[in-house]
Amino acid sequence: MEKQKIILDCDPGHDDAITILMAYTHPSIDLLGITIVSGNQILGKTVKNGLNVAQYLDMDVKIYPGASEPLVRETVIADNVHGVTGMDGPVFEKLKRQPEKKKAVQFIIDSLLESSGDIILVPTGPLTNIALAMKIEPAIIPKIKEIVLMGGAYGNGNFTPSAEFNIFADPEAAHVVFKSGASIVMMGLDVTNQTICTTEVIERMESADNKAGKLFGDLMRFTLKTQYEEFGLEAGPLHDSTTVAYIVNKELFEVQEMFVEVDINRGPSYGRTVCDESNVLKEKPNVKVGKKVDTAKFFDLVEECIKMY
Ligand SMILES: [Ca+2]
Repeated sequence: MEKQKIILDCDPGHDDAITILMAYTHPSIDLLGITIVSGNQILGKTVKNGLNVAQYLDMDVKIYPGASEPLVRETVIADNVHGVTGMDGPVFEKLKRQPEKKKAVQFIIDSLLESSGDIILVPTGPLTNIALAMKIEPAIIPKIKEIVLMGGAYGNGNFTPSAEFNIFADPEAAHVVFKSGASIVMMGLDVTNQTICTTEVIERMESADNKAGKLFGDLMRFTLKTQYEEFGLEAGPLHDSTTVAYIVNKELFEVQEMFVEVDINRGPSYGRTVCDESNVLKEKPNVKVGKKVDTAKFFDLVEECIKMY
């Protein structure tokens, strides 16, 4: 099987951690490296979380630290959902692994320039690293096979009524990426909210009875608690993992091509992904927007990945 090369750009993060777990082990994916950005928590914490996951699951993958602040706006974090560490729940042994000295943005630029145009970028946090890479070296843009990202919504947001967290945390970076001309697949809340991880799902993953299953349980039991406390929900979605699921099997998803712009005005819609679902502007679509996922098959895929550990 030809493996699809990807760079996972994330801000771990509970659902980021599960996405790392899936991307590393799935036989159809070649995880070239993990780049980290500030987002769910400050950069020092998101890097540590990424290293902890890699160490715990004994992964042979390099982790590159990236941007510590958004391009323009003041920093916002999602500690309301992800806790003080950014990945509360699991307890890890003392961290021995170190991040790479090379920075995330440089790794992204070098990997793309050296490639034959066969790498998919998978951002599951704010788009700061990707926007910086595009601004420093625009020659990477035609080298990007596709960007499959988690972020945005054509319906309601989850951090403001208009905006989803990843986009709201760096709207200007998202604006750069969405305007870049790169081929984009957007897994927004409209589709990611369909990946509801109930207690039943958690028990199913834990029954794999291995380290990955235990990690899944420790992560998602915490998420279950914060989703209830913050949003009154009985279960939490696995937002970020839809990206890797899409790359593994597009047939699980229904997408629609739309013209999408990110609002960077500092009003109530700051950070909104304005999606022209009805094509009223008659603009050329620039994004494939996720609309539906086959939830049962999605969790089958998650389980398949967990059982590989
Ligand atoms: Ca994330």
